[in-house]
Formats: sequence, structure tokens, C-alpha cells
Amino acid sequence: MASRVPAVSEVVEEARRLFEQNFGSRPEVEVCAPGRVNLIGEHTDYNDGFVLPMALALVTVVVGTRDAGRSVTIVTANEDVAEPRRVEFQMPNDGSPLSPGQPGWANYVRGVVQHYRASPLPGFKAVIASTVPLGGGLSSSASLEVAMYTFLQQLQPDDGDPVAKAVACQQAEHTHAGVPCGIMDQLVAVLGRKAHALLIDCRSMEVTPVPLSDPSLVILITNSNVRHSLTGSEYPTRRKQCMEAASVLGKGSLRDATLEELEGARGRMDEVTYSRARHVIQEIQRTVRGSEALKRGSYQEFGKLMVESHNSLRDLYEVSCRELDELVLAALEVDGVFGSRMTGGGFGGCTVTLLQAHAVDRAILHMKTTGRYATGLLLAGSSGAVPRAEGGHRRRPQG
Ligand code: GAF
Repeated sequence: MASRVPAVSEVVEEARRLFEQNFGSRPEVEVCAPGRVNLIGEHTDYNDGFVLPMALALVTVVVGTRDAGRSVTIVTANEDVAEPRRVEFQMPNDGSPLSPGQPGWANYVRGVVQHYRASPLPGFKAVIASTVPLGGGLSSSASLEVAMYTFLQQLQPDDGDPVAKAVACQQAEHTHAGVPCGIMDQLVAVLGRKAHALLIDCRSMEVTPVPLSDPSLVILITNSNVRHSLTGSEYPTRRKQCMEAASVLGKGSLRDATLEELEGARGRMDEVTYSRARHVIQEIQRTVRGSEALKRGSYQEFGKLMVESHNSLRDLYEVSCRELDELVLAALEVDGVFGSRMTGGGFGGCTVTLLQAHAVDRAILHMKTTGRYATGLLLAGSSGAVPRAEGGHRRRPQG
């Protein structure tokens, strides 16, 4: 059964209502930041490489009001997070640290407060509401960090530098959520543009918008409903393996390495390190080629690169899982599909599929009914338009 993803105005309305219930007044500030889907360029951002994400109409909203004193009170509308859903703390005096604590969701707020780039920050009351699924690989964390940072900018303006803002939010994720992420998610949450993907050079932070306004093209996002978490050891381990490979190659990062150099050094690293580096070096090349292909409207070529990317993430980088692999395979069986791959950090979350608009309903039906995977929510977005959600379907995988 198809249902609509709520419009931003509806999420704001929900947050306003909760604010009034909790604080007895209307909020004075209302901001939002988007989630994202990455079209290609996975696990390349922390290797100084290229990524090609696009902002989604799935958003995190923060509404609130400045407090007369130094106290901070935040309430989340999200029922999936750990209790309590209302948290209070004191805004620290300048320079003193605001340590992470419980519940975990509030650490994104604490982290952003800690790394905010202007002072003094006043106390505040705020409500958070979001349509970005948690653990779905669509960057719910970065959208919360960037929404919170944008909220603070209304209370105490900083210099407005968008890259520095993304970096501050990335630092919040490192220190307060414990995820040593790259810069992709925060940067696209700050700079994302409707109906465009962004080619981001994660070394220079140069951002090039790539138009995605062809009405015959749809980007379909499918949630495996396997919740991923990057706070475990796998993500940091991948980062370390990449650094190790770069150091064997005598490079500052894998961005500077070629496949020939990697082959030449193969005997000097273990097979796993070699495979990780191979994925990264090729994925960086695929991302640059992919953005060129999209600009030319060569969707077949882009789709082929998506499939290569998925296979590499599955076999060399080992961050996919059975449900994601099967969703990709099912998508590729449908006429009108150009390509499909897992998106985001992996270990669960979503797939992204590029296809012709006329094939969307067939693709959704096929992915739901092939029965080789357990899945629930399906989201379809076309060229930056508001996504559609399909909910509640669940099948057991068949042998
Ligand atoms: C997660 C991280 F937060 C990003 O920085 C990026 O590394 C991504 O995984 C993998 O491409 O979303």
C-alpha cells in the first residue's frame, strides 16, 4: 500500500505542536536539514576521494526558542530512540567541555553545541522531529547535526562559512557519537540542492552540482530494514585498513595511489588490506566517470558503474549484507532499470536504483514480490521531488 512521505511543512507542524505541549508557547526559530542518498563513491570520502550524493526531501526539523538562562532542554518526537525523550543540561561556560552521555540521541546536540563556531551560546528549548529513517544509511545523524547547527546560527550567528559548518558537525559526530566518519554526509546536508547531485572533492572540498532534472529518470531508494550502525568496529577498521594501505604505498591517502602502484605493492600487504585499497582506488575513478556520464545523460553507463560499485563493496570492501545484495539483484531483473547498488556505510540500510520513470511501479512490485529478501519501507524519489513511501510489507526470505 503506497503512502506519502510527509511534506517538510507537516514535520514542522508536528514539531510545533510538541513544542507547545512541552513549553506552552510557540517556537520562534524553525529550521531543517536534509538526509541524503549517495549515488556513487562509497567509503571514498575519508580517503580524500570523490563522492556523488544528493539531498533528499526526508528532513530533520528543529524548532525552538532562546532561553533566558543557560539551561538547554531538548525533546525528540522520534519514538524509535532510547528513553528519555526529553533531556536537560546546562550550557557550559566558555571553554569547558560538554561530555557525551545518555541517552545517545542527545549526544548529537551536545556535540554540535561543543563544536559550534561562535560564542557565547545562550540556553535554549528545542524540539526535534525527523522523517529520515534511523540506521537506514540515509544520514539521519548528519541531518540532525546540521539542523541543530543551523538552529544555533539563529541564536548566535557564526561567520556563515558552509564548509566550516560541515566540518564542525563532522567533529561532533567523531567526538560525541564515536563515529570517525568522512565529510560527505555533513557537506551534502549543508550544501544540497533540489534536483541536483553534488560531486564533492573531499580533499579540496570543492562542490560541483550535477543536474538531475530529466523527468524520465527516477532514483528509487529501497530500505532493507536491516538497521545499520557505524558505531561498531567495522567502520573504524575499514578506515585503518585504508590508512595502512596508503602508508605501504608511501602516500598520504589512497586518493594519490594508482592501481599499478597497488599491484606493485601487493606482496607487501595482506590480502584484506589489498582488497580494501583496490575498492577505494577504483571507486574514486568510478565516481568521477559516473558524474561525467550523468552530465551527458549516459544513464546506461552510470548504471553499469553503480553495479560495479555494489559488487566491489560486497566482495572487496565487505560492507554489504544478504538483504542488500538481494534487493540489488531483484532491481536488476526489471526492464528499464539502469543500475542499482547499496548506499551509505553499509551493513544494512538502503539500496539506490536508477531507472526509467515508467518502470518504477514494476520495479517496486518486483522487489516486493520476488520474496528473496525481508523488506519493509520502500521510498521512491524522482529528481529531487518529494519521495513516496511504501510501507508495512514484510516477507520471509525463501531458500
Ligand atoms: C557513512 C559515513 F558517515 C560517510 O562519511 C561515508 O564514509 C559513508 O558512510 C560511506 O561512503 O555514511
